[in-house]
Amino acid sequence: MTPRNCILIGAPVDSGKRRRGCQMGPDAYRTAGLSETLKELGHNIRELGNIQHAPLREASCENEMVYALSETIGWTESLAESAAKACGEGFPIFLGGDHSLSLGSVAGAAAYAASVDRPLFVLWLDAHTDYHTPLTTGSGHLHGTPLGYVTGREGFEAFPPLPAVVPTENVCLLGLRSVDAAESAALQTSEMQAHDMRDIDENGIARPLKAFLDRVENANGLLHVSLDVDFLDPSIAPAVGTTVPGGATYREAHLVMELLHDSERVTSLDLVELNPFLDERGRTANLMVELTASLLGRRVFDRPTRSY
Ligand code: EXY
Ligand code: MN
Ligand code: MN
Ligand code: MN
Repeated sequence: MTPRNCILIGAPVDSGKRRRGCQMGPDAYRTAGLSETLKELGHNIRELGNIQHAPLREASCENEMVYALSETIGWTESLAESAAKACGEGFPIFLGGDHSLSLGSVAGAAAYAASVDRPLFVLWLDAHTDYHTPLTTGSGHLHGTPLGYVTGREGFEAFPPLPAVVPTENVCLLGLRSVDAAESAALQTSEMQAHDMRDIDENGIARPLKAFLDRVENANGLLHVSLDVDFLDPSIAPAVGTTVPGGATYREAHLVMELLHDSERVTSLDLVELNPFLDERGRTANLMVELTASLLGRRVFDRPTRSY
């Protein structure tokens, strides 16, 4: 296996929703041994510690429900800069933090892809589509908006202008089981490939993923993967504020990671929405570390037995 130059970037973003706790995510991944696990697989690891949001400036939005707008804008600025730089130096892994961190990580990955004249593809592993805009969100929670931002939807005027838009046909969503009406309507007019759990139950998870990976390969694309804890079934991953029953099983999730590894296409990764405050003896943090290890080449025969 070719060793990767992994760059671990702590992003303790907690502004994307009202319930607190994701700020502890980066430390939970460290405690669960992410760095050591990836080193054991033979990868090079650079740890950047935790980054901070850019200085806050005043910002407003006509939707008064929107929560912590200035802070999320500050995070988007600093994360986009870190992501663009790290993509040029290795394989960035963003240790979240809630999913609003992906406004910045994906924007930065897209800027980097444009700078090397290659298309960026995005795989969104999530119970939710996160396709709102600040104008359509009912909760006001900006962790529900990153795909709206990076695909260039209107309503993000207060945010940094996108250096490069991700075309909706380059986005694949897997695991959906909670989609708001406004998101569903917008999805219909987009080219995103959205696979809900019904689709996965009927056809399996490998088929849509392989079809997407073939497209990435044929376009010689870069691939950003955004893994939301709530992609997983709450029975195996309870540490998330937005649990939805009927998520990916342990094996479905590992199979996704194994196929991603085999594709040799993944160039950046978000680990988001872990709320250690809600965990049970670290089991969700441990599972997220195991899944990252699968994505980076760990196989059944190498896997140590671990009891939770
Ligand atoms: N669609 C709901 C909302 O906009 O509030 C739930 C969003 C949850 C987003 C989580 C991170 O994936
Ligand atoms: Mn702050
Ligand atoms: Mn999400
Ligand atoms: Mn989600």
